[in-house]
Amino acid sequence: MHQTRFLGVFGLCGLAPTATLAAVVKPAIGLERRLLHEEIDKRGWSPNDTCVSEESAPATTAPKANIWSAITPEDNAAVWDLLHDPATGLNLTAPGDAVLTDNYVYWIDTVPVNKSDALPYIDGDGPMPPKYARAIIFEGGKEPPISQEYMVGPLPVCEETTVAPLDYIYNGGMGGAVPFNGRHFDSKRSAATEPLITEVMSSIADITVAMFNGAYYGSDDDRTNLTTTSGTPLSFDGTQAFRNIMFRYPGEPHGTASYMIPLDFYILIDCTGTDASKYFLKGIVTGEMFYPSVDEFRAAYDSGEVAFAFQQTRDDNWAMVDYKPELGERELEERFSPSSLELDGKRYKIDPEARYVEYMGWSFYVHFTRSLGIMFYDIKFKGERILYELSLQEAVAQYAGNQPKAANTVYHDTYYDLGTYMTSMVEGFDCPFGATFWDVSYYEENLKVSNPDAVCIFETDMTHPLSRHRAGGGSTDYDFQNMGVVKGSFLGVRAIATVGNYDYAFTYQFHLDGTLQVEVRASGYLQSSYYYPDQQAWGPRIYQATMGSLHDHVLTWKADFDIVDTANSLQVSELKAVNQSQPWFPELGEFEQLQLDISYMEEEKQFNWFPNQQGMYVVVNKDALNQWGEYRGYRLVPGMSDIHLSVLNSPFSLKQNEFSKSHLAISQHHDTEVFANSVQNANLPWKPQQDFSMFFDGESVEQEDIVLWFNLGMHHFTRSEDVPVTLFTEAHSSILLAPQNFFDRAQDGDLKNRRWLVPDEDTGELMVETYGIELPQCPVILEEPADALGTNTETEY
Ligand SMILES: *[C@@H]1O[C@H](CO)[C@@H](O)[C@H](O)[C@H]1NC(C)=O
Ligand SMILES: *[C@@H]1O[C@H](CO)[C@@H](O)[C@H](O)[C@H]1NC(C)=O
Ligand SMILES: *[C@@H]1O[C@H](CO)[C@@H](O)[C@H](O)[C@H]1NC(C)=O
Ligand SMILES: *[C@@H]1O[C@H](CO)[C@@H](O)[C@H](O)[C@H]1NC(C)=O
Ligand SMILES: *[C@@H]1O[C@H](CO)[C@@H](O)[C@H](O)[C@H]1NC(C)=O
Ligand SMILES: [Cu+2]
Repeated sequence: MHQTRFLGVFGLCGLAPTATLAAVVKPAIGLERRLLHEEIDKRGWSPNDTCVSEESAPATTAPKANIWSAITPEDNAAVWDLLHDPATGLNLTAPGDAVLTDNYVYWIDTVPVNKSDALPYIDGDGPMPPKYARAIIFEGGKEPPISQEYMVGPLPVCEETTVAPLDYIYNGGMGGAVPFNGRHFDSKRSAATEPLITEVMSSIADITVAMFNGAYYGSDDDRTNLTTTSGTPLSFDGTQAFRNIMFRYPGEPHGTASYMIPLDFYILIDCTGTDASKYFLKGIVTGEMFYPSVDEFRAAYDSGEVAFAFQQTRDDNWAMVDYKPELGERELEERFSPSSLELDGKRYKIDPEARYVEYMGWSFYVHFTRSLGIMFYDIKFKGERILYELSLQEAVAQYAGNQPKAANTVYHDTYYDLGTYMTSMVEGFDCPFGATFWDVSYYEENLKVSNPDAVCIFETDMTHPLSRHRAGGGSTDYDFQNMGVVKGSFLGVRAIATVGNYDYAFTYQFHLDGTLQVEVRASGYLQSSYYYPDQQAWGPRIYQATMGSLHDHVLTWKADFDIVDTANSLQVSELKAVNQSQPWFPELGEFEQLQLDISYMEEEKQFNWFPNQQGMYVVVNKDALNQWGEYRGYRLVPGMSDIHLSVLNSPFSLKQNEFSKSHLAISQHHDTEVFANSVQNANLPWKPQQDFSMFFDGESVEQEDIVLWFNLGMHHFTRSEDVPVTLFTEAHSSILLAPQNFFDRAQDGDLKNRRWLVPDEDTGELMVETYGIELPQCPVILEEPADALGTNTETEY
């Protein structure tokens, strides 16, 4: 045994005297030029002193190519050229020159690899699956005008390459086609509505100036000092299109927090079809009153019926996420806060080309798409596959309020290309110091766009042990027989997507024991409303004339489990109170006791967590037994705020949102049921392009290739503490995927980062087994002797 003083287990690395460190790291107040990656290792007393290993993650080579990766920039450019080749017959206009009645490319991405093609390759000698591009083309020049998605491949472009409608991943009845009115409301559609908005608002500028000192003469007009916003859906079934526009102050001096300074002024327009001359005003809303025409609104105003109750502020300083000295000072807050550091170098390996990671038994491939952000494939632990795919499918937010914008809003963030908003993170703040940063990339037209440092990979201290036990003891320090404690850490993969107002932070945690946690936190601005005193039912007042609008967030994931192989079942263990009698308790007669009612889900279905969590769902493989004869499996363990949408029959989320209406769902895997949603579903609530509920058509889920779908999110009970932005502490949801009889015992016995403590029976001295895992010694000659730090904390025994 290595003998160490008890307290010597901690703190040997001699973290720098705070004052010295603070002098280096703490910036003076006032902006200065700095990198997103500040260096924490410069200690001030010698430029080479460091407690942080500077080595990058050791390299590994992925066993197979990352077949899920995006098409190459060259292939994208070739696909672009092919689509624009007159011989292809698509009659395309360059997007920059296009108007609504032209055909033009919306975006190009990668067709997901079929699992049936992927498995023979990753598990055997099968050929590498072919690569295909997907391209959404806005075909305003067709009769009727539509958006049509195409599949282009195989790639690279060659003689066999075809351009064919991509229909098989959609079940709404129109395949890859979406009617013009339901298609993405891009800048061209928005621009087409500008003349009408400008006409209406110019004609009442005298009133809007009198009411709230703002006017709208068009987005490019110098006299304009209001901004417009409208959400989705903008159509119900693709036969009509409308925009419910809310006006806001742009904010001064920053102009970046208009979400927080809305006005009680709305115009509702009809913008059906490609002919903007036919667009018309449906009405004006203010003060919870509807005026069907400009004339009626003016008459009401002239009669003194219309007035603003509260003065909205144009100031947006209060809504910035900078230091607010007016909140007061906190003692010792001038010191740099604790940080998780990799003191002994990185313990994970990466293949940056293949986007492949290995960590403490885990291995997985990472993929990225413009719509869904980061996705995980072939997740294995100790060489056995747990999940074929783990990927976000959608991030929904549905709002409420007695006004046309909040009532009308159901966001699908994939509609806005959630992935493209995964952008640079700040080292040491968004991610721990020393994290590995990866960029993500996607295509705009025929060019590649890269977002640097958009994914971080890090191992961090859990700040609690993975496991421990103190055996046979009394209450005093050394009065026990033995004690084991295992250090807790996990590998995190994080990306933060700022889609408009919200910053969604996604963290995938790979734990040492084989547990995988999926977590999402939200920060950023509320989409707030003007304050209506009579609308407490839709949220509190959170600022001068601002109310935090009530809403739900629901984020959907796909978890394609393959426990050992693809034949899996879902075991349901319900905890039931039952009346029983036991012969050794004759005096009790019948008495209530707990027991498990174990069954297996038979058919595909959408379902919920049990009330009071009195049930357990485990994905098992009935043909794979552990040493004890139990089915090997992984449990879905609900974490925080595992919710579904509150409103199930809203016209704005009727059928394009079926995936967000139950906590969980199980379906049989099909190459044709790849996505829970489509990126153009938001505007088709009554006639969706993709109807998730159609996945559940009675197929067996017993020893089949099953897919679990789960929802995280939060009912956002808005509060004044959402000012300036929502806090990650509260806006937090998670789920664990944890081994359940998958192994024969807990997978922590093979970890050396632990301490085994046994007091010597005779001397009472504590003996500590360190298994050779000593504390890293920083290559630092401290000005103070190293043990001076220890002396401060030494305790007598
Ligand atoms: C710091 O390290 C560099 C590179 O190893 C070395 O050339 C230099 O002399 C060192 N400086 C000091 C002050 O030790
Ligand atoms: C091609 O599209 C344009 C609109 O961009 C349209 O005017 C023209 O008629 C189309 N040509 C054919 C052959 O369809
Ligand atoms: C995937 O499988 C579907 C259904 O069998 C097929 O229609 C489609 O072409 C395949 N996709 C690719 C990219 O091979
Ligand atoms: C906003 O613009 C209108 C019209 O240009 C003007 O009358 C009004 O004073 C402006 N308000 C502010 C606060 O500048
Ligand atoms: C058990 O029996 C008691 C007495 O009849 C009854 O009140 C109770 O509801 C029963 N519990 C269950 C779980 O059936
Ligand atoms: Cu929210």
